Amino acid sequence: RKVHNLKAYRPPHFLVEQVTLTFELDPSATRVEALTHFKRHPDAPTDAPLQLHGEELQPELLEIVGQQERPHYHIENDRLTLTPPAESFTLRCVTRIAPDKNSALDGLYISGGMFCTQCEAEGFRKITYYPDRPDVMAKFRVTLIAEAQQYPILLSNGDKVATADLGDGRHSATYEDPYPKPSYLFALVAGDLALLEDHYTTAEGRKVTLQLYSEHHSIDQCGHAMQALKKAMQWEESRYGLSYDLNTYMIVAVGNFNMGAMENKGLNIFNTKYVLAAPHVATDAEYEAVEGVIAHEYFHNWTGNRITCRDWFQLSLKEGLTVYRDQSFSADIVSGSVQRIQDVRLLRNHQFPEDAGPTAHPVQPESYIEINNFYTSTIYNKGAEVIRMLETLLGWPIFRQGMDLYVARHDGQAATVEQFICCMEDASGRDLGQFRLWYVQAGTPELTFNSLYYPESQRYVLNVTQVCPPTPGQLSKAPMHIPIRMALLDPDGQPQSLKLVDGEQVLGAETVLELTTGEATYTFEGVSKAPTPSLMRGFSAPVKWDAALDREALAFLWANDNDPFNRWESGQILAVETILDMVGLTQQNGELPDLPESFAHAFETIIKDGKSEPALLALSLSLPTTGYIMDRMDKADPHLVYRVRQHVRQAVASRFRPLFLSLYGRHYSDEPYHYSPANAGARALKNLALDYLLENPEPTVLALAHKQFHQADNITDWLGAYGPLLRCGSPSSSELTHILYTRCKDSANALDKWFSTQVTMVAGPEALSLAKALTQHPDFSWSTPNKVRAVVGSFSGANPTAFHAIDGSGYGFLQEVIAQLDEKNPQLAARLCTYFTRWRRMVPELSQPMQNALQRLLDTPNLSNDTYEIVSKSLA
Ligand code: HT7
Ligand code: ZN
Repeated sequence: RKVHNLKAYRPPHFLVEQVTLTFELDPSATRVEALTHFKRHPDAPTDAPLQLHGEELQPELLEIVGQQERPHYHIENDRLTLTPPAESFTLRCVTRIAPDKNSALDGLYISGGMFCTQCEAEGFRKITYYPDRPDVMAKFRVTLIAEAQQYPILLSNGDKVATADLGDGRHSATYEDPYPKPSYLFALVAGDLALLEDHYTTAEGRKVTLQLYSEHHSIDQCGHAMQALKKAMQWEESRYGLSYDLNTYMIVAVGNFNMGAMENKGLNIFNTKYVLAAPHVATDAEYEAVEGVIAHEYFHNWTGNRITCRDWFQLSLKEGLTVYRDQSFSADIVSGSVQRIQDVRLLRNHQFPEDAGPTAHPVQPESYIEINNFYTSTIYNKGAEVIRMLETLLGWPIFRQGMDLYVARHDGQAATVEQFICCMEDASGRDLGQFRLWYVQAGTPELTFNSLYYPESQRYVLNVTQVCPPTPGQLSKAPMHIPIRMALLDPDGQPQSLKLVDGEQVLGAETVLELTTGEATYTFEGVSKAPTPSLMRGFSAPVKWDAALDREALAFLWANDNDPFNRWESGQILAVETILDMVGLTQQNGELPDLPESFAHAFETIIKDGKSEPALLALSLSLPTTGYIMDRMDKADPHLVYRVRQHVRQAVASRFRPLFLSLYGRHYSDEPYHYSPANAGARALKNLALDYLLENPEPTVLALAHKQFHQADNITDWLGAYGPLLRCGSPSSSELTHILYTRCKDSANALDKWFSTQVTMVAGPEALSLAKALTQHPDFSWSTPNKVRAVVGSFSGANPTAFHAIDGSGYGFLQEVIAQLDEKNPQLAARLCTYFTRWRRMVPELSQPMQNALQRLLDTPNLSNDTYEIVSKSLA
C-alpha cells in the first residue's frame, strides 16, 4: 500500500488562480463541469507535467480552452497526468458522479434527501479532477442547478451573486468566494431546508447574516446553536481581535456525517448532534458540546481557513490550535475548572492509550497510509495541550503577540507547524528548539517527583526525572521541555510564597518550573512549615506523573488544594490506588476486600463539602473509569476491575446513603428545564447521587427514580433515572424502555441515546444479544454513522464486561460489523477498529481472541486502506 511521507513533500508544479464549477445536481447522475485556470509555479521546471487527483472518476470531457486538439494525458492510480500546453491555461473537465451511491459520505453524497459534501481531507477528488492538496489555494465560483421543487435551497461558499429560473422546473444559484481556499474547504448543499436567521455586527462594522439550516421538523431546535455562534463571534473579537470576513455565515445540519462538523468557508456542515438542542432531545452535556463545536468550526475561519495547512502532516497546526481556542472559549462561558477537568479526562481516556499503543504517532506525523486515520486524539487533544504549554511558558500577553504575528505573517497562506513556532519565537525572543520535540516525539513522558523537607534550614528539595517510553519507530527519546506549575501548601492548605535558593526573586505563591533535562533538583528556601506539594497544577503538561504522595497527603489535597484541578486529581489518584490495591487483594484471596477506611473518610469529607460548585463536586465524586484503571495495570483484566469498582461504588453508596439522599433532595428541581451551566451542574450532581443510590435499589430509592423518570420534562433527567434503573435490573425496565422510546421516536438524536443507554447499561452476556437485536430495529440504519456509534460504539467502548466476554463473542460481533461496514463506509469501519488496538495490554485469555479478531480482519478480502492501516499497525 502507498505510504505518504512528510519528507517527500514537494511544492505543486501548478497553482490554480480561479476555478469555476457548474453542478447539474441529480441523485444518480450529477454532471460536474470544472473550468480550472492553472499557472505554473514560479519554481517549477518548464517541462513539469500537470498532476491532478481523481478517484472513482472518468472524464467525460477533457479539453484545453481555446485549443482544438485534445490534450495528452494518462490516468494511473487515481492520478491524471497531463502535458501542459503553456505556462498558464484553462482546463475544461466534465465528470459524472452518483451521489446516491456514495455510502462512504466522502465527496458529494445524499443525506436525508439533501445533497451535501464532505471534502476534507481528500473528498474533492471524488467530484472532479483537481490538484486536491491544501497548498493549492484558489478562488471558487460555483453554480448549482437543480429541480426547484425538490431542492429549493441551493448553497455554496461565499456570496450569492446570481440566481435564475431555468424554465424547465430547474433553478440555479451562483456563489463567489472572494477568499482563495484549498479544495478541502469547498462545500455545496441543496435541499428542502428550513432556515433560522439572525445577525451579528462585527467590531469592524460588518453586518453579517447568520443562517442556520435544518430539516423543517427540527428548525425549532436551532436556537441554542445560534446563540452559541454569536457568543463565539464576540469572544474571538475580544480575545484575539479577529472578526468574521464574509457577509453571510451559514451552518447546515445533516443527519449522515462521519465526524462532528466541517468548517467549509462560510458554509459549515454539521452533524445534527452538534446543532440541534431542545430539552427532550439533547442532554446538558450535549448543550455544552453544541457550544464547543459551533465555536470550534467558527474559530477555524482564521486558524484553518484564512491560514491553512501546507500539507496534511501539518494537520495539528489548525486542529490542535483550534481545539485549544475552543477549550478556552468553553472555559470562559461555562466554568474554567470543570472544563479543564473534562478536557484532561478526554485526553487521558483517549489520547494516552493511543500514545501507549501500536498506532502511536507524533503530533506532526512522519508518514501515513490513509490521512483520514490521522484525525486522532493526538492531533487534536495532545496538539491542543502543546499550544497550551506555549501559553504557559510564554504567558498570555506574549502568546497573544505570537498569534498576532502568525496572522499578520501567514494570512492567505498554507503554513507549517515550524512557521507557527517561529512566530512564537520571534514574539518572545525565546529559543523554542527543544520545545519542538513535542511535535516530533510520540509517547507520553513520565515524570517522577521526590522531595525532602529540612526543618532546620527551612529548605524544601524537589527532585524530578523524566522518561518517555518507546513508541513504534521511535525507540529512544530526548528530554522534553516541560512546564511544571507548582505550589507548596502549608498545613492549612494555603500556598506558601516560593523562593528558589540562588534565585533572584520571590516567585509568589505559584510558579512554573521549566524542566529541560532528564533530571533536575529545585531547592526552595524560607519554607517555614513542612509543605504538601501541589504539582502539575491545572495539568500543566500532557504527561503522566508520580508525585510520590502518601494516602494522607492525597486526601489532604483532595479536600484542600486551592487548585481545583489538583483537588479533583488527588481524589482520582487516591481512588485508582485504592482500587488497584483491592484488585491485588482479590486476586490473592479470591474474595473482595472491605473498602479501606482511609478512602471512605476522604470520600466523606468531599461529599460533605458545601463550598464547591455542584458540577465540580459531581466530578470529584465520580470514580475513574474502568478503562483508566486498566491502563495502570501491566496486564489488564476488565472483569476484575469492573467487579472491584462496582464493589467500591456499592460500599460508598450504602455507607453514605443519607448524604446522597440529602444531595439528591437539595439539587432536585421542579422548575421547567432551562439550560445554563449552573442548572446543568445541579442536575449532574443530583443524577450522580441517584446513580450511587441505585447501587442498592430499595423501595424508597426506586420510588425516587421512577418519580424523576415520569415527571421530568427533559432527556438529561429521563436518562439520569433510566440508565441506573436498567443497570440494577429493575423489573420495570422493559416498560420504561417502551415509554422512553415513545418520547424519543420523533428525534434521531434522542433515539441515539435510547439505543446507546441500553447497550451500555445492560451488563453481561445479555448485552450482546440486545446489541444485535437493536441493529435489526426499524429505527436503526447501517448508513447512519450516529446510529452505528450509538449501538456498536457504545457496546464496544462503554460496556467492558460485555465487549470483553471471555468467550470472545463481543470481539466476534465487532469484527463482523467492521468487515461488513468496510465495504460501505471505510472511515467509520476504521474508527471502530480502535477498540481492538489495546489487545497486547490485556490478560492472555482476552488478548488472544482479540488478536484473532484482528487477524481475521486482516485476512478479509479487499480491505480498505483505512481499515488495513489500523489493523496491520495493531498487529505489527
Ligand atoms: N476539520 C474537520 C475534519 C473533518 C473530517 C475529516 C475526515 C473525514 C471527515 C471529516 N469531517 C470533518 C472537523 C474539525 O476538526 O473541525
Ligand atoms: Zn477542527
